[in-house]
Amino acid sequence: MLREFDGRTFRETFTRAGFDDYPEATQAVRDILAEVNQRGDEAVLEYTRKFDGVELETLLVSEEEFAAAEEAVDPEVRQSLVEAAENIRDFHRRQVQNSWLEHQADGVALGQRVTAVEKAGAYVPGGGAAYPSSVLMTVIPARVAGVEKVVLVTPPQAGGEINPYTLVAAKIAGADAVYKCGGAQAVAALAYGTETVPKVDKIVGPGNLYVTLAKREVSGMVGIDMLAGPSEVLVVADASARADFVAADLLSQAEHDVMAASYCVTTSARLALDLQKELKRQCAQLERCDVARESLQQQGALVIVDSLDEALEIVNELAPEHLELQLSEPWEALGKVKNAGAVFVGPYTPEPVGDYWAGPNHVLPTAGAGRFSSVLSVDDFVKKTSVIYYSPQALLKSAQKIEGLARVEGLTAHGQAVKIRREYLEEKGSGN
Ligand code: HSO
Ligand code: ZN
Repeated sequence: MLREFDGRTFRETFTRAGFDDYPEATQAVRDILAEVNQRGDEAVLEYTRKFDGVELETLLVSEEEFAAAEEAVDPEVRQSLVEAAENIRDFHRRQVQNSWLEHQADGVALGQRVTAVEKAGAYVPGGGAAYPSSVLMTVIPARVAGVEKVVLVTPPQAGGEINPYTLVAAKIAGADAVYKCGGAQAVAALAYGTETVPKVDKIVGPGNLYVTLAKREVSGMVGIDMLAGPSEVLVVADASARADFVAADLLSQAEHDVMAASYCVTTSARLALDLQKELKRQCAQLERCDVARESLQQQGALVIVDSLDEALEIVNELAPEHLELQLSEPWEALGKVKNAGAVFVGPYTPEPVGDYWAGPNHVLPTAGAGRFSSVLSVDDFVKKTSVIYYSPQALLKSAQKIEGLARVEGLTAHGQAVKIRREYLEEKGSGN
């Protein structure tokens, strides 16, 4: 089911689509942003009619709808969401950074204040899909960071309602409000604000191409977490790996989306052979078999390499969103991993453990962005502000050096701001 490569041909031919490859979608997104900026709710409601096929009276989910959702969900699954939320909260609490201020002996005090953004908006895919896990993953870190107002946007289902698990997850995570809108219009609503949807300081969360292009357009005016491409997994497997486990994991990524990419890089030709058979066998049993098959055939790859080192070189070049190490010595290999969104160590840590449960975030850098960016975290919801204090003595001590630096930059006013104080202090100090 997977196309097969050797290490060299894979590295030579491997490409991913970039965001500049979609000029028409980008133009459509720009039009939507402009309309929502000008006409607010009215435009969002119009686009919701057009793209989601739903006529809504209001974008805001009511308390009655939340109550109905509580009634509709399976209590056991609800309890699992509560436990997952606890795991996610525990993990993200460890990310919290304190402000600090250090008074030095020479009359200088330096510090860094860490403060949360005031308002954050999380985008969660909806419509035909439901991702209550993504509600937890986006809202909880914001709450842990201390964001005052955290809202959620998600597209409505065909009947105009939101999936009950999404709503229950929003309550468990502590979202302040949920709005029924999706696509670029939802990003626009969060970026500009409408009569109903508040303008936020930061927009996070995964979405389709239109959502991602819209985030790119508004970025700078408002903070964004990252530009998410299709989901990816790379499994590095040696002869110790079980083909049925590896196949199941590749399929769990492939069923997300026909554009999702599942790669296995292995040192074992035997495993490669068994894996192809297992993929065929297991795929046939899946509800989303057609999506998974197309994804594997179009985007997937099975790469047979000569050594584990070669496999890890491929990992670091690709910077996969998810990396699984199904190896006899996975911890040893971990030390050589430089670029990856999240690493799943050993045969009993399949990606869904991280997608749903363990605590680390499942919003991860895709499309090679793992070379320079990080998993969604509490850091995404805070800013750092420098604090600088100089006593008169401290300023006197360094004044002339600063004045000299200003002089070479040709910025005499900069120099003067220091000099005026130096001369004042020198005069005062000499007793005049
Ligand atoms: N694997 C997805 C996250 C997810 N999986 C949500 C299931 N639900 C992207 O990291
Ligand atoms: Zn997943």
